Amino acid sequence: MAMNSASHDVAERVEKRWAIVVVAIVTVLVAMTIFTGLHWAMMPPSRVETVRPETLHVSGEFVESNLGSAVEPDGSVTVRIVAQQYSFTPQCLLVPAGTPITFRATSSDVVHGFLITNTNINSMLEPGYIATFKTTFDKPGEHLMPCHEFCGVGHQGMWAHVKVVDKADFMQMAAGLPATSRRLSCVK
Ligand SMILES: [Cu+2]
Repeated sequence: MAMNSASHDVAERVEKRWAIVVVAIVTVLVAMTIFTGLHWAMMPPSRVETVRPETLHVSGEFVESNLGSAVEPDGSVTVRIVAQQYSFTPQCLLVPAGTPITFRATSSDVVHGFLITNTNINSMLEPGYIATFKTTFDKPGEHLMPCHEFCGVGHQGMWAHVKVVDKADFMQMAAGLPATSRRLSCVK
């Protein structure tokens, strides 16, 4: 009887110790999630939008003439991008500094990665789904945009660039475009 109650005590102590370890690990992970969510504005997209990858180039939002940066009536900018093996269209994104930017991107073939260095943008581009991200670039400069999901033999060469320019310069370039194609990029 005495043996039994002694081993019962040991088991209880060990169980309590492990319970504390588990609660501590969960607490650290939840704290990290809250920290990155609030501090880096990293969070999963809140809605799911679908698109047909087979007809992407034929009609709808992602036809080639609609890709690139467009100025919205409220002064914000929307950038539409298609990823395919092994490039992005456009290959060089042109955006203004100090302006809310919405990126809308999708893939026409396999899963690609969408990451803009030194920003909160980091996602996968899946065929059939539209990834939407919002950001504001504080100052003019250049950012790299590598595909960071292995997508085939040409994956390591799949890069694009993001050129952030002065807001006034950007708006002047946008105003100078013909009314039929109000889309900007740094590659013609
Ligand atoms: Cu890729």
